[in-house]
Amino acid sequence: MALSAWAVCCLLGGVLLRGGSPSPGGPVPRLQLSYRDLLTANRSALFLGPRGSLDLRVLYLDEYRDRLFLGGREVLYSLRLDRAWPDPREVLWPPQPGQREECVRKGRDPVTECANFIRVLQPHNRTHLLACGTGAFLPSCALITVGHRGEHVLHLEPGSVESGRGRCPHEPSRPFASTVVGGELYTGLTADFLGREAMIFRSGGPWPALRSDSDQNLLHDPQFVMAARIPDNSDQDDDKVYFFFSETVPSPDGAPGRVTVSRVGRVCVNDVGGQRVLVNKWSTFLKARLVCSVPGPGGAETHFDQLEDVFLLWPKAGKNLEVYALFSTVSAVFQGFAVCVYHMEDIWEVFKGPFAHQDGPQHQWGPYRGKVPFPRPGMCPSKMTAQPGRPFSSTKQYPDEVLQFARAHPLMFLPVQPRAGRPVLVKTHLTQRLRQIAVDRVEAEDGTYDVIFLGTDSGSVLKVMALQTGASAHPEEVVLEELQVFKVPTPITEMEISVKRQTLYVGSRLGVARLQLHQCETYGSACAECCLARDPYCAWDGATCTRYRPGTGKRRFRRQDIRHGNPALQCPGQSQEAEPAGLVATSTVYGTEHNSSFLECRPKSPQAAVRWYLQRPGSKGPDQVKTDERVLQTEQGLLFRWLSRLDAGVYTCTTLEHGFSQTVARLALEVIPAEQLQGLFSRELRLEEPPTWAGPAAALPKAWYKDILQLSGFANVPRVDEYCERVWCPARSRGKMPKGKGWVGLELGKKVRSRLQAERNRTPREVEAT
Ligand SMILES: *[C@@H]1O[C@H](CO)[C@@H](O)[C@H](O)[C@H]1NC(C)=O
Ligand SMILES: *[C@@H]1O[C@H](CO)[C@@H](O)[C@H](O)[C@H]1NC(C)=O
Ligand SMILES: CC(=O)N[C@H]1CO[C@H](CO)[C@@H](O)[C@@H]1O
Repeated sequence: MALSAWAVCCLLGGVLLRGGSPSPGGPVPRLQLSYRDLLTANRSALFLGPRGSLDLRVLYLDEYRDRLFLGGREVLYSLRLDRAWPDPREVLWPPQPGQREECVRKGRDPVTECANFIRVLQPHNRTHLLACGTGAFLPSCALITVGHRGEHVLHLEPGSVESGRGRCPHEPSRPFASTVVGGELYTGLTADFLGREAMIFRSGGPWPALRSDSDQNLLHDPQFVMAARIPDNSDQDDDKVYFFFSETVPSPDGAPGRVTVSRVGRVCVNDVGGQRVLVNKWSTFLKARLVCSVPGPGGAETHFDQLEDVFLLWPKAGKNLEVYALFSTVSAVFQGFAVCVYHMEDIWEVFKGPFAHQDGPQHQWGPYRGKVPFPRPGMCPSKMTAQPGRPFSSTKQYPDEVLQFARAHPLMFLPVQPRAGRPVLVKTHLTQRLRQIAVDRVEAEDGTYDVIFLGTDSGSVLKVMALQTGASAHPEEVVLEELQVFKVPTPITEMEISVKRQTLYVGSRLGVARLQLHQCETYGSACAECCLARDPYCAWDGATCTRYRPGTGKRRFRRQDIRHGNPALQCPGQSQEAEPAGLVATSTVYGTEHNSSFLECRPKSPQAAVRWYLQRPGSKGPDQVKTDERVLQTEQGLLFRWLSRLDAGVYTCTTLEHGFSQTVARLALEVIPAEQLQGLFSRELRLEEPPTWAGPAAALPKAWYKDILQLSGFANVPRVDEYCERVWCPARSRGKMPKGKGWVGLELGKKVRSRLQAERNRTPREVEAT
C-alpha cells in the first residue's frame, strides 16, 4: 500500500495518468516483466563474461552440438545449452602484434575500432568453426577447434590464422551478413579500409573466389542484414544464396537526391564467373525491391524502406518458406516500424518477371521489352540449361551476350509485394526502436499462430501476435508480454530462436540472455487470467495455467481462446456473479482531511479497464467514483490530491477485460478531520496515553505507527521523525524503561524509523518494481 514521495510526485505530474484514448504506441502489453522479475522466475539467465560486458558482435546457435558460440571484443566463448551458464570456454584473440598501434596511427579510434572484434562465426566441419575478426582494421580469419558433439572444448588453431580480407569487414559495427554453403563463406560487406568497396564475396572452397563486378555499381552503399542459402527446388544445381539488404539509390523518377530502398538479391551457388566477360565476378547476380507500405487516404502510401532485420520461417514439409522482415521508416518527420511477410514463391515470381531497364541515366525505368538471351540471366547452370545442342553446364560457357545482359540488368522491374499487400504489424510513436525479429509458429487449440518476438533498442523483447480477425483488413495486434531482458537500456543486436528448447537467445553488446518463450504460470492462478492472456503457448488444464501441448491430455480440461480471450465461455462459473466480490478482503486506509491520499489497485493486465465504486456510509448502492482535477484515476490506483470528509466510504476497484469483470481491491477510506490531527501534533503526548480521537478510528492504537505513516503521507516525513523523537526517544534517553503500552510504544517507534529509513533508501526503480 505504501507509495513513495517520488511516485506521488510522478503521479501528480500526470506521467502515469491513464487517458481515455488508446495509447499512441499501439496496444499495451498484457504483461510487463522487469529484469528482476525474469531472473527471479528463472525465465531468463544472463551471460556477460567475467568483465561484465563482452562487446558482443556475433552469436552462433549450434543446435547440433547443443552449444552457443559468442564472438566479442578479442574473445570467443562457448556455452553449453544443456547446462547453466557458468560453464563457459574462453579463447582470447588479440590483433596481430603491432596492428593496434598501426590502426591508431592511421587515425582510427583506439578503443572503439583498434581491437579485434569477432564478426564471423560459421560452421567449417564436424570439429571446427570458422571465425573472423576485424583485427584492428586488418581482418583475419582462423579455425576454431570445438570438438565433436558431446565434447566441450574451444581452441584457436594457431597455424590456421590467415587474411580475412573480403570475409570480414574492417569496421566493428558496419552492417554485414555472412553464411556458409558447402564449406564456402559468402559475405555481403564493404571490403576495404575506407569502407567504400561494397560487394558480395565468396571464398574458401572448391569454387573460385568470386566478387561483385565493381565497374557497374551493382550495389549502392548497401547495408546487409542477412544472407542464407534457400533452395528454389529439389535440384541442388539450382541452389542460390539470397542476400537481404537496404541500398541508397538515386531517386528513381529522376528527381534530385537519393532514396533508401530494401532489396532481396541472389547468386547461384555454382556460379564460377564468365570466361571473357565477368571473369571471377558473379554472372548470376540479380536483385529486386522489397515493398512494405501502408496505403493512406487519397492513394498516398507510407513506405517503410529501411530493412532492420529478416527472419526466415522454414516450413514443415510441403509448405513454402515465409520471410518475415522488420522495416523502419527513413522519414525525418515520424518514426515508424512495420513487419511485412513475403512468400518465397512471390520472390521467385518477381525474379522470373521482366528486367528493369533504363535507356540512359536521365530516363525513366521501365520493363525490358526486347528479347532476353538464353540461358536467361540469373539462371543457374543445370539440367535446364545443359540440353543437347545447348552446352551450358557452367557459367563459363554462357555466351558473352548473356553475361553482358546480366551486367546491364541486375534489377528486376517488379517489386516483391508482401502477403495481403500490407504489413501484418505497424508500430508508430514508439518510445523505443525495434531492431530484431524472430518468429515461432505455435499450434493452439483453435489454430496456428505466429508469435513474433521483437528486440528493442532498450534491452527488452516484445512478444506480439498479429491476429487476422473477421473481415477487417487490419490484423489485430495483441501484445502478450514485454520482457526487460537487460538491466540497462541497450539495443538488442542478435536474436536466435530454438524451437526445440523453447528458448530465445537474445544478444546485446553486453552479452547474451537465454529467455524462455513462455512461462504460463506468470499469467495467474485462475482460469480467467489464463484465458485473458491469449497466449497460444498456454492453456488452463483444470488446475493451473500451463504449457499447451497439442494432441495430448484430456481435451475437456484444456481451456484456451486465443482469438477472443473470452473467459465467460472458457471458464464458466468463474465470472463475478458466481464469485462474489465479498471474497476480496476489505482493508482500511486512513487519510487526513485536506491532505493527499492514495488507494492502490493494480490489475495484472494494463489492458483491463479499471472502474472504481464508492459505497458511502448510510447510502443505498455503490456509485461509480467521479474523477476530476481533485480525484485522479492513475494506473496504480485512485489519487486524491486533497481529501474531503465526504470521500469517506468503501471503495471497490473492479476491472473489465473482454467482458470479464473482477473485483481487484476493496478499501475502506476513513478521513480524519484536520482539527484532530492538528491537536495530535501540538499536544504533548505521553506514552501511557496513546492518541485518541473521536470518530470511527476506534481500532487505531492497534496499528498505531502505520496510521501515523498514513496520516502524514510520505510528503510529511520530517514531521513523523520529529514526532518520534518527541514521543519515544526522550523516554529512552532518560533511561526509564517504559512499561506496558509504553514499551510497545518504543518498539513501534523503532519500527517507524527503520521503515522510514528503508523507504528513503529505496531507489525509484525498486519502488516501481514493488
Ligand atoms: C532454471 O532454468 C533452467 C533452464 O530452463 C533449468 O535448467 C534450471 O533447472 C532452472 N532452475 C531452477 C532453480 O528452476
Ligand atoms: C576439419 O577441418 C580441419 C582443418 O581443415 C581439419 O584439421 C579437421 O581434420 C577437419 N575435421 C573433420 C572431422 O573433417
Ligand atoms: C498538503 C496539505 O494539505 N497538507 C496538510 C496535511 O495535514 C496537515 C495537518 O492537518 C496540514 O497541516 C497540512 O497542511
